[in-house]
Amino acid sequence: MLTQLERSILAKEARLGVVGLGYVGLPVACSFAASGYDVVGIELRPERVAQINAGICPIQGHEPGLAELLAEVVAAGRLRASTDASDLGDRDVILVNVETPVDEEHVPQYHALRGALASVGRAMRRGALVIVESTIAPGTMRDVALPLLQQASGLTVNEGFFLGHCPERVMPGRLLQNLRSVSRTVGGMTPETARAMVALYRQIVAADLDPTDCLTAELVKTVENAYRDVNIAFANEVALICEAIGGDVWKVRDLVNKSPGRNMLLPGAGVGGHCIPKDPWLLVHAARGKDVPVRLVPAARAVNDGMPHHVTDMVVDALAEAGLAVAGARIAVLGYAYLENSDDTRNTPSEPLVQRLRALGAEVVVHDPHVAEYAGPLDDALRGADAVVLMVRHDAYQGLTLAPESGAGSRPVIVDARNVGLGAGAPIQRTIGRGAGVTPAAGDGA
Ligand code: SAJ
Repeated sequence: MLTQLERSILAKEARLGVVGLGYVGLPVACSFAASGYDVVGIELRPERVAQINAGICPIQGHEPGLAELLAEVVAAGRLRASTDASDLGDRDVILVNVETPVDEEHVPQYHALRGALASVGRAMRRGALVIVESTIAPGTMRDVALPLLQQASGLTVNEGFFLGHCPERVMPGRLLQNLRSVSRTVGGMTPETARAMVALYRQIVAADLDPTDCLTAELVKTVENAYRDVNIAFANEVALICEAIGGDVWKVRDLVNKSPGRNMLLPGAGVGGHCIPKDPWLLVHAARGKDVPVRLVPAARAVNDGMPHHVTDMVVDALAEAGLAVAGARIAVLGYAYLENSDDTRNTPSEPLVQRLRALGAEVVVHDPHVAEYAGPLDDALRGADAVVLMVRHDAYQGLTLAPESGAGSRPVIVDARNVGLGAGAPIQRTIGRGAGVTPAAGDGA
């Protein structure tokens, strides 16, 4: 049965289904449709289904090529969207791309995943290949996806249907490019399943496709993002030490990275986005109840989540040096997206900063050229400011000077939480990771 499926994949006769047409599922559906497959996309939101079937891309933000590709494959009749999961009944391969958030206690919330898999199980035909692309805690394929699909379909895995996990590695702003150019770990419940999956992804991925088992694939994705979070936390902790003892983390980092095999990342205002704050908790969850001391990954999360609060303290400290209380101070916060040159505000470090400053009685004005709600004139945000806080290194803020004529207050205090060099020349300024009174080296602020 699997050999026959692999043949139909290679002949592009296999019919595909994609469940969840969000920022991952939609580019995936478009890419497979563009490579010649017939694709049905299942999406809960009727308005999104209508937009897609009208050839209109519902994803905001700058995603090169996506809107054009969507219009092309819909017009060609190779992609259609539906709210009805029973439309998966004639699909040979079904990809699942639904959200897998964690709650306040960092426990994975699989409501969307369970709902999607139950619908797939009820609808899928005998011999179908189901591939979960969502990021999940290691062990989820074995403990959640497999039993749920068997129960919903009445079929037995590796006989009545086939199952795999191929985590995505896309990044907002580069969805189509990453999909094509970034390698994928291809986890199958059996090696033969992984082989058929490689045959499928080879149609849209130009990079390495590494076949393995499901548990390894689950571990690779959660570990690669926990790795990044721990490394960012290391840079942030060194920054805190440098500030406290009069060092300059930016100079230290440059020289540390001259040492072979070092690659210290960038300290900053904190860690946002849809992946890095969440995926480490999926990895930690896998070890729960096991007799293993998991200390570093949670500690790194605490360091990174503490950075917006540290920036708040820097603002309070700088205002105090200017003889100003926070209560009643007008504070301009530059940057609300979680990442430079992005409009994505999920888990943005700017949110806790703004909340804390307002709780302390400040009048906070937010500016962000990429976030519609805050994209007004920069001068309006700066006008009369007692303090200016740089939270995101948007290109629009590079080289920004705050001379009095720029409309900023007489001489606002400056807190530069991403070291873009905003504070150069300001009488009272703080830069993340730089001790009070430490002046940047010439040309620093890169
Ligand atoms: N950040 C730092 N210091 C750094 C790097 C990042 O403070 O040195 C902060 C950013 O400001 C941001 C957050 O961390 O708030 C996340 O930044 P990111 O560059 O990791 O971007 P993301 O969240 O879009 O991460 C995604 C991840 N990709 C997937 O999950 C598929 C991540 O694994 C990639 O490494 C990253 O994109 C990338 O660099 O492409």
